[in-house]
Amino acid sequence: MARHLITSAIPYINGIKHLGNLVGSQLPADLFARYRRARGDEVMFLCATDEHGTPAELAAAKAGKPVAEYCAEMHAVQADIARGFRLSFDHFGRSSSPQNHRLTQHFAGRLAEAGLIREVEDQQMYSATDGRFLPDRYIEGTCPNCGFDSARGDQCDNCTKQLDPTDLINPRSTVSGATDLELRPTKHLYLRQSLMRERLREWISSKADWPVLTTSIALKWLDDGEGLQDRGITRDLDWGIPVMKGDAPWPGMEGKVFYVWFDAPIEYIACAQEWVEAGRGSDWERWWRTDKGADDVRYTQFMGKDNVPFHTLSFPVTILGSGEPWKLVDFIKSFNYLNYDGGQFSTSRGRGVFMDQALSILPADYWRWWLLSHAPETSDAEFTWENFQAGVNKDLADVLGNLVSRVTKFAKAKLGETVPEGGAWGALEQEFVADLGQRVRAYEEHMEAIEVRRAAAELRAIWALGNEYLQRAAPWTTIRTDPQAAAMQARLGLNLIALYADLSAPFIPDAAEAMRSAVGTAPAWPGDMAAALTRLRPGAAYAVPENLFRKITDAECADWKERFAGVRT
Ligand code: B3M
Ligand code: ZN
Repeated sequence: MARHLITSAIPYINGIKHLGNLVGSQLPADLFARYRRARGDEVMFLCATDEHGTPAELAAAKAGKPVAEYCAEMHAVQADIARGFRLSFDHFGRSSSPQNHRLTQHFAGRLAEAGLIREVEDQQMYSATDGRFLPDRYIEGTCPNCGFDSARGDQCDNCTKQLDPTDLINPRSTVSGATDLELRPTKHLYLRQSLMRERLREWISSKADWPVLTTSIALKWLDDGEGLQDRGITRDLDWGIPVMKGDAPWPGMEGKVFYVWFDAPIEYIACAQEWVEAGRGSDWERWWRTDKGADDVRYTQFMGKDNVPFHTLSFPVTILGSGEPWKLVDFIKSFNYLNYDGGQFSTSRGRGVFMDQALSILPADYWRWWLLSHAPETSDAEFTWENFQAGVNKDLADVLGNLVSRVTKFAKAKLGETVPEGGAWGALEQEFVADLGQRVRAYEEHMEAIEVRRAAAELRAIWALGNEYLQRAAPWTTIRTDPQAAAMQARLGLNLIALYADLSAPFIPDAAEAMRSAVGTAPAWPGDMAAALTRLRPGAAYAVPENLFRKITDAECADWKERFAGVRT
């Protein structure tokens, strides 16, 4: 039994994520986790909220709440929405947990002992108008790399370059808009990433199977020398993990906290400790320590492209630099951006559809299917309401939903209450089952490789093949001349529902459950196709399920388009 550790980039705590965030990390991670479990593997699927740093502080201030209280509330909100989308985390943790505090301080201590941290008498932007030092994210300006005029002090959202506030052209305070910024001296810790450049290059170059998107971003920052400039890992903020060397104080660093991007990835590990604390398991080390059994774990990370530099460079420096046997990532699946109706999704501007809004208009499966089948893998993708309507109506309602309802209704009406017997398969059935078998194996290959769109396309083709078969076999016609054959065809149709439930479950778990409960099967991954399609015994009970999917009407589509055209307030 293979063992898979799977993490999704941990969403910032400040507000509810939009569909672009969802499809770039949590949703494909869930798809993969569900698939691995369905294949009988042991899975540890972790996610958490990213609670430190200025985004949390700013959002709490805006909500008029103490930041700890704000984070606790927003964690509960995000956890609830995650359940709504059927994200099957083994644990949904919090980067502000005591476990992450201890572990982050531990790593800092180890890195210091290894000579990988230096103390820097630094200059930091101070705003006289605001009366405070400004953290990177409180400063905006023009990106020196691409000219984008709203680049933040830590990173440009347009070209993904990691920045320092002093790199910005025409910097301004986002607190007040003040431009009277000046550099003042303050002391900070720097992670000496540059010392690890060759080790990282070797490691990344050895990953021939990684998506081009991942390795190209990683190598770009490595080769520029840019991504590997030593980086400040402390900040002058109140909220965060206090700077300590293990459990000892760090002289001169009183009142400072670690930079959010230093502690956030460490939460992947701390989250497994929280999982134990929550009583969900007893041994986190066999997932994370290669000296405690994690050497045969395969670790896959999911994230949007803007997070790639932190996961290919900074976090590996923390792991490798500690000199301890922590599990290093094996495969990084990254995503481009999903755009919204001719522009960008934007949290700060409230543009697009947010996760809670999506669930308020349609069940999770509709969104899961459309988003995953349009995942921005090789290029950016775009959400439009028309495209969403077309995808849902065609794939889910016309193809899959229609097959399920046609088969069950016909069998109930014409062939009795239980699974009919009928005779042996004919040539048409043999051919259909062979074709299906080939497609199922292709589907598995795409799922193994985490090629999300290709997997979705194959699944769609598998559904369509079933419809074509039924169209050709036409049991509703056959029954007039050959009731035995019609019964056999209906039995195959019912078996097909059981098969489709298992194959589709990673994408559309609720519909899969409804299909299983209609035909009375438990989850089982199909091996031999003939065996999989003779699972239902003649005489077994089955039910006609409620309509699996309804169509989105033109009126709804127009209404939603208008409703979500503005900005969320
Ligand atoms: N919270 C950024 C984001 O949500 C950041 C990811 C952290 S992963 C350790 O896109
Ligand atoms: Zn830029």
